Amino acid sequence: MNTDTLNVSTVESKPFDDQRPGTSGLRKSVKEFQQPHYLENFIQSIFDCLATCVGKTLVLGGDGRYYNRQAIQIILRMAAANGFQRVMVGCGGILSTPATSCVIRKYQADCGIILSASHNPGGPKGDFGVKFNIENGGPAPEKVTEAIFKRSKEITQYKILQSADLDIDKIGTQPLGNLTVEVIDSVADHQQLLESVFDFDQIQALLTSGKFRMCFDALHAVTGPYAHAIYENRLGAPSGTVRSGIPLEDFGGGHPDPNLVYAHELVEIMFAKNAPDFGAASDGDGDRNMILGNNFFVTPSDSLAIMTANHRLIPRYKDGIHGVARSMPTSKAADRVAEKLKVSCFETPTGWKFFGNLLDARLASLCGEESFGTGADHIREKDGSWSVLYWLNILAARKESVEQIVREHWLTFGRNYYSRHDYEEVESERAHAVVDGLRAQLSGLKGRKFGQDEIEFGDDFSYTDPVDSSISDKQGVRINFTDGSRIVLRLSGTGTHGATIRLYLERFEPDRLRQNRQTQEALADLIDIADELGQIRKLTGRDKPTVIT
Ligand code: G16
Repeated sequence: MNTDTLNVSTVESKPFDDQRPGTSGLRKSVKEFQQPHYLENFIQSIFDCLATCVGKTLVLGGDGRYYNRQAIQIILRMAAANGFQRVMVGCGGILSTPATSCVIRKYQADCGIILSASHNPGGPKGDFGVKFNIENGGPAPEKVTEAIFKRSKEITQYKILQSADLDIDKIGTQPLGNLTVEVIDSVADHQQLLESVFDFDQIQALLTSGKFRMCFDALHAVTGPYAHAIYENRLGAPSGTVRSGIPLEDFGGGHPDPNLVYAHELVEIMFAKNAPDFGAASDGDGDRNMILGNNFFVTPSDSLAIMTANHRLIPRYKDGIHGVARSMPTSKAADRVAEKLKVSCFETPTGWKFFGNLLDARLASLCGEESFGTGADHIREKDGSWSVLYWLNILAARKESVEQIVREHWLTFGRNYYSRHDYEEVESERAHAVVDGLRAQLSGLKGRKFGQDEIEFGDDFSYTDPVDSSISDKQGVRINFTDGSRIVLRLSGTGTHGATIRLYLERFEPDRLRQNRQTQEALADLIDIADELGQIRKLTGRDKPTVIT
């Protein structure tokens, strides 16, 4: 069919001035996305930033939240009108973020669009989001997202095919104008890739031994179908191992964020008498994870360090890893492991997009972030299912409990007490006043003493990418102490209401006799220093954080 004969409309539109992607795509309330032309403008801005759409393949899916299905139909029609050759769309519109990355790489697609606001709540009053991934399967780097933002401020029209909705619930191929729409199984490709990374036989033996119990909470978000297929159907865990496994448009009214606060039902199960041996949860779009043992919580920073230390137990890494990378606010626990293994450890700004170059250049194999994200070089996104399987593989190989493995790690490498304090929905001016106040003090911090603690240096983190030399500055205030402890403060790039201040606290404890304290107690002095320097309570008008993880 010639494009001229298609029923393509060119719709006049006016630019919106707030379409700058944040840490992970464009995130706004559903209401904002539902404004006439809002979604369409942003999608056309993405398409306009590609050299051409003609003949290209796009992967499309989302986490199943409210507005997912409508947005998919709009994007399919726009892809057809803009000349794409093929769109691979997850069945029912479901495709987790890691599965999208996997499909882009496996089928050498040109790019991907993931509809998700990740861990933010969903439903008509919740949030929606659009993430754009490039051909390596990873999130678009800053130069691309900035180009999209620039285009969104100039755009005056978009193209859309006039046609009926497509059936996206049936696997198979159907035409839409000149476009071929291929509805694919949401799980199969990702599962196949994960089978090539881990020892599924060993994990299966553990899960079917009758001596090991696991509980996985999908929080009614996207990982339900993946968890049912992989843990129960393929690996033989008893039915009922997966909780809240049906994706719902509003996540059942919950907050699909796998942390101690929002995954509280799982936490109650794992901290009860006779708790299961292993507990895990994932977020809205399946890239985050939380790992728990029987009455035991593993911090994401420790999780990365322990994965790094145990990599030879995983078939894909049995011959070694290239290196490890962590985001700046993530604790330095992984650095100590990397030093011992004599591999590089990279410190990047917050945002998975910064790991892409390191993975592509084979400088790093494993990556992790304090925000409950770990992943590796099998794809270019963090991966909740991969993280759960990595832990299961370690547990199956070592035949020890989660707690034993973590405590043994601390004895060997020292313990990095770690916590994040979030002040959510703070008025933007107040939040910036905290950051600006700290920035103004940075040059005079070296050598200042607070009791036993002496500041080694304070700076505003700037990152020079070792592969393409691009510079990202103002990535967060770091205050390092001479004993390796740290205070870090930055503003979140994923919130949709006001500003969220994130305060990260880390104290290194090499003394084996002092590794069993309560985290907040071990960090109490640093919490006080942070407030003294940042005047957080006074400037925000809050007497305590909204969430402590
Ligand atoms: C995103 C990014 C992560 C980042 C996290 C928190 O995760 O992919 O790299 O660590 O947001 O970012 P912020 O501290 O700016 O809110 P997700 O799971 O939301 O895509």
